[in-house]
Amino acid sequence: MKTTRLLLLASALLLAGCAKPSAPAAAPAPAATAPSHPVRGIIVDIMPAQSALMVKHEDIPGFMPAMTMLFKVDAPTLKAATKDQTITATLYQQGDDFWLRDVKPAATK
Ligand SMILES: [Cu+2]
Repeated sequence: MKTTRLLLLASALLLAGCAKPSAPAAAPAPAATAPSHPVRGIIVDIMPAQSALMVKHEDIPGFMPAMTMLFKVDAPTLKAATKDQTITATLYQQGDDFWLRDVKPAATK
């Protein structure tokens, strides 16, 4: 339990700047068991070449401070994405990448 907490803390610190070391892609973790976090933010850019969205996300308590960063998404999500759209989604990590699933338009605050 204590080790898990330390690992989470270490990950959070590593994530703070969204510095992503280039490493070979790890085998995808089963999404169902990967830790996930609800996230809310604004799509600031759509990046088809990376199959990713640049999202300015709000603070994710205990995981990540508010920041603008790249999230991988699947093809249908990428296609449906609209720039400047406020969204809610579920964040999860797969290897070195952060992914969003269940991306839904949200009302602006
Ligand atoms: Cu972030």
